[in-house]
Amino acid sequence: MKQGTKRTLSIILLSAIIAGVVSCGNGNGDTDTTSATGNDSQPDVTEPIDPVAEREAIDDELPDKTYDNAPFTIATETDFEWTLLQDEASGDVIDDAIYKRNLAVEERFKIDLELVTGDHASLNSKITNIVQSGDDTLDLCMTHVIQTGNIALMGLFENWYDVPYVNFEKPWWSASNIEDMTVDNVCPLAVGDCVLSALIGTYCVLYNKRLAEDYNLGDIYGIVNDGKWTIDKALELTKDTYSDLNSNGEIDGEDFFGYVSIQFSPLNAYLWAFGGHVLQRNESGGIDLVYHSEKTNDMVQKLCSFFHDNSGIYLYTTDANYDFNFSVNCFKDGRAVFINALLGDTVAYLRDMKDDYGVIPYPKWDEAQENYSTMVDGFHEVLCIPVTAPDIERSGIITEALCAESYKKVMPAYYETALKTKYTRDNESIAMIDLVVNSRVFDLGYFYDGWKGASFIFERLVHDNNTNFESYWAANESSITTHYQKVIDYFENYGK
Ligand SMILES: [Ca+2]
Repeated sequence: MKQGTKRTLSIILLSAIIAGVVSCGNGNGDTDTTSATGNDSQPDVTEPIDPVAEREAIDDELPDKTYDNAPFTIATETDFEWTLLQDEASGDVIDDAIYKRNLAVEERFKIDLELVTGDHASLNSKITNIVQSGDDTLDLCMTHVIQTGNIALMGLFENWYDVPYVNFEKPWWSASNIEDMTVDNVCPLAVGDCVLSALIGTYCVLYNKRLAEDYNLGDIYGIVNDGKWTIDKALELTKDTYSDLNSNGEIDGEDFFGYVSIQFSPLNAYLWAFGGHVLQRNESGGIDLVYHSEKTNDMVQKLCSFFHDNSGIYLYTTDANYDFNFSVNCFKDGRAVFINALLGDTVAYLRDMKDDYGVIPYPKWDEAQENYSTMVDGFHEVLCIPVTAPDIERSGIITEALCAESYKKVMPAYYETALKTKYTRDNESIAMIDLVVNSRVFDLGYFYDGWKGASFIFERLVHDNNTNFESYWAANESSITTHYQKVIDYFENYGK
């Protein structure tokens, strides 16, 4: 597979969406042809393009095969069962889209989707037992990334590149499958659009449009689009935006802030947002542990200062009775201009929020950084096919179809609900959420962290305002390196 095709396609789709807004016909049936001369950057398009129809029009190139209504059994977490199976149209736009996706796949290929479920720890044991005993029950697993990364090292899963009809170049697969998760043509764990938890768990920043206007913070989407949404810009806009709402003379969680975050993985996400990695492929096809660097140290210094030295920026660090919805509740109350959030917070908690809000990416390290990027919380799932699956080709066809139909039906429904807007309107917000979703970076060091690697260091240091990154690293380097050597060995020895 070639790299970059999906990104290109995303840009084409994004352009098509934007073209719907800036359609440059003059209304008299004539078409503005100045773009052909290179003097006008406006796309040469006369008709607005329906972005949903654009998605539907992409051919999945799957064969005409049917399977006599045989069961197709997927192992998945009980918590995310709803993202795979919906019995009938319920009236909820996302659930209905999932139902329609399944109907499209089941009727076309004459299969019957069935689930094996459990919480992530017990499901992990169940899958291990099933595969190690040679049981051919499971056709596909869509399971917790870090748990699955752990058992993948035991050789339980197929290489996606050996699975017929799976095409990572299609827009319904994460570009990161090819760019980050494939080593020497080996990729046992992948993310595609039927993994709704990888959409729900995407780290982003939400901003309150009314408050941004009240505080004259400027055109936030414009700042993002100009590549100027950096950690320093976030600091500049929010460091002094503070009000002692409960008038107790202390900065506390009942006040008003420019920027709010909870602890844990919203802090880990900055490593990737700032362009860092844990493990990265090298040019000779191997894997390097690239986590430790001068820049990583600088990131920790910057984040400790950002979250601890400014009254307008609040890091929720309460340890007792921890409230994972702290930021979201501040935001919903109109007590925070910006918050670190999961994309799924919008759908789960903000459907009835009164103020308009926008979804934007995490800030970049500096303006020189080429792209925005983000990561997905460790609760997200990955796709993998057990080596005991009875028909690898069928697993490939059905997985590809589920991802394609999710891209066409479920993603637009999710975007609409997340933004409280019709997918075919508010093109600017849709384009922004697309930017966030397409900037998801997956990292071998995170997938295969096993809670023994380097992926969770930021949350500890920034929580404690501990700027002594180097001594933390010195104390932990040996065990982290030992763990990742097992991951490197797994890839080097895969299939040999
Ligand atoms: Ca106060």
